[in-house]
Amino acid sequence: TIAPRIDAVFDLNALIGDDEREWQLRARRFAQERILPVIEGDFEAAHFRREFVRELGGLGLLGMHLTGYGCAGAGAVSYGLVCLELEAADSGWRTFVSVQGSLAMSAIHKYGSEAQKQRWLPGMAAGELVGCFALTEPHGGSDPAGMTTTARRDGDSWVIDGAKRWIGLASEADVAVVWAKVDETDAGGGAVRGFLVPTSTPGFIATPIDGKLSMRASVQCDIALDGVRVSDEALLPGASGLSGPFSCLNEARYGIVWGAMGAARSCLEAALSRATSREVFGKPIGANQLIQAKLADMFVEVEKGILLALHLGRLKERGALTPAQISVGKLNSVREALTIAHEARSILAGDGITNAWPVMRHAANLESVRTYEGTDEIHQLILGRELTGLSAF
Ligand code: TGC
Repeated sequence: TIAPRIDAVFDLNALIGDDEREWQLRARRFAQERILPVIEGDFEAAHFRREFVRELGGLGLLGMHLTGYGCAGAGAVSYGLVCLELEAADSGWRTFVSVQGSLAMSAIHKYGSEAQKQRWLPGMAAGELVGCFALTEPHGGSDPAGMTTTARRDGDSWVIDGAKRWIGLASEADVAVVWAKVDETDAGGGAVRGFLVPTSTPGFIATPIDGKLSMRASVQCDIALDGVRVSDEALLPGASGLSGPFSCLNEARYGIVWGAMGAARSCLEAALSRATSREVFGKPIGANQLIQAKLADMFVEVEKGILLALHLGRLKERGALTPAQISVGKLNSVREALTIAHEARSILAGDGITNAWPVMRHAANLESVRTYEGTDEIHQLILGRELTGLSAF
């Protein structure tokens, strides 16, 4: 259960519907009963627990905000609450749901042909198939316009050459949404286009990246694309240009706005538990003004972050959410969650660096969350451009 004092001050339940609460509790149960008992061991062993994928599918959490093709058609707030509860357990599992539902499935749902949707989406919603989203390249993720992966026409086929990096779940995936620049003379005339590449295609090699000190219960990969030949049916017909992948990033960034607040809430809970149970100088450390000030500041940012996420969710449900608003949320949620994790660690003192508490794991994970889907700096510059009308890119 969530520390009652955290839940009570702002009555979030009063702001959400019964169906939204049901989605939230479904995800919370999975997080608490399935993820939490094993996560410290999985993080330590760098183990991705593949069997959870079908369970998440069975709960309807994969592509839950999409309609048709076995997807639940849930609202944006319901999806956000699910992200919050999963990331309260571990960012790796919220990341999986984001990559599968917000990136890979969204790309197919938004831009795929009817045949592509029928082929991939029901299995992905059920957790029988895994997807990944191959946009970022080894030279860096901030400027996808500079991508060097190409797709050229060869008879009735497309041949894709290049490399991708930091691609979540690529070595687990059945299908990769690969973004590549096509030749000037081909369909789209030099634009970035998306291809649905079965990962069993010769020339597609995904290699998990070793040595990560963050997101260890999740998988991120290098992908080599060496003369990968796919048929015309692999081309996503509805996307031409970077607005295609960027609109999928909007979906994933939206989930992070909520998710990071889940990690932050867990860190606050840990700090609160410690503050009321550990005694120093003859009284609980939480009776000290300095500790209370830290707890109050952490609590203020968790509540502000959740209320902002809820506001953005309601805008999204009305079709009124803009990329700049998503940048406000992504920048704020992750930045504040990291600060909260660091403050919680200080309240836990030496024990805070051990895996007896989840705080260092969350802090380490949040370093990845801060970096992917647009770094802090990218979101600052998106907002700077919004405010000044001047692009710093
Ligand atoms: P520019 O390159 O000029 O714009 C190109 C076109 O895209 C449109 N656009 C958007 N459309 C929808 N939503 C957005 N948020 C959009 N942002 C831009 C834009 O209107 C234009 O359309 P058109 O029709 O005129 O061609 O881009 P820009 O100058 O507007 O933006 C530059 C910048 C820096 C904001 C953009 O490049 C950016 O967002 N960079 C960060 C990219 C990023 O987040 N990369 C990390 C991806 S994470 C990942 O790949 C791993 S997936 C997760 C996992 O596998 O674990």
